[in-house]
Amino acid sequence: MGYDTLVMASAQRQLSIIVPTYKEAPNLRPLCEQVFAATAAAGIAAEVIIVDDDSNDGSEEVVRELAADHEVRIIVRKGERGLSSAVVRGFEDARYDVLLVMDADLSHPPESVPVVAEKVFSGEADFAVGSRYVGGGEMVNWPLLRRINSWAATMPARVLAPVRDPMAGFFCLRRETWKRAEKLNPIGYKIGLELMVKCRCRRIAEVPIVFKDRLCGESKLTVRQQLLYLWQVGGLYWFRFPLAVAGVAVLVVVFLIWLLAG
Ligand SMILES: Nc1nc2c(ncn2[C@@H]2O[C@H](COP(=O)(O)OP(=O)(O)O)[C@@H](O)[C@H]2O)c(=O)[nH]1
Ligand SMILES: [Mg+2]
Repeated sequence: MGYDTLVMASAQRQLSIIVPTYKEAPNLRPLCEQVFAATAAAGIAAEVIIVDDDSNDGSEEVVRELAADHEVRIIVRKGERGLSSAVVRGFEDARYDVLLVMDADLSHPPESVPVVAEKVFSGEADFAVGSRYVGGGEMVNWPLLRRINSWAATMPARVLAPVRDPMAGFFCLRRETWKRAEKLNPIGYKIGLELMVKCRCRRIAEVPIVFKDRLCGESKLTVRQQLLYLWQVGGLYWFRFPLAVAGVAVLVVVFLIWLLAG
């Protein structure tokens, strides 16, 4: 390889895209084709890592076909379930130093991948979020109940991370940022929030995205996941504001003792 080629190769943007999946086979081809079209147009060398929890729905076959033309592979985890831990598994397998996470169901627009990633490539941010709640961002075809649910759950998380959309599942960071996470607890659905808090990210950029309802299949968000989210938020408050949380706990105990004694 000549010197010029070497310089060009080292300057090229390289991106590992991690996609957690559970029963998403019909979405994988349109997702990969659109993602690779967007990254190629932006001059980004990208790999896609699908981290699947043994869906057994033909996902492996679809990825095998796609791998003939694209840099995509699938990790099938057996006997383990969970979006957040699947994302961390993908990080461990990633080849490149800039990591992007997105859903498989085409809710996150593939054409926004280069825009979100550029915030990290350029050094403008150490964490970038594809956001539904900044000017220009929106949600289309999302049922009203789902919007209310998402909005209400977003409120307590905004105190933890200085962004309008702290629960976004579409985000990008450097490997070194992930590596500096303290006591990462990858439970439930909201690994982006967990990372922003535990990696103590300060420079966070939000890129507006148009979030669509899923292309095929059903949401895997359950009541159990929502309860896990509350548990996770409690843990993050404790991590971020230990004195305030301890103070409130003491006040509650004193109040209860006073009530019972009275
Ligand atoms: N590996 C893995 N992926 C999951 C799991 N649950 C959800 N996902 C994936 O995480 C992404 C977001 O899930 P989705 O059901 O669309 O959540 P929603 O957008 O909140 O309704 C999709 O790509 C799912 O296939 C899981 O337990 N394991
Ligand atoms: Mg979805």
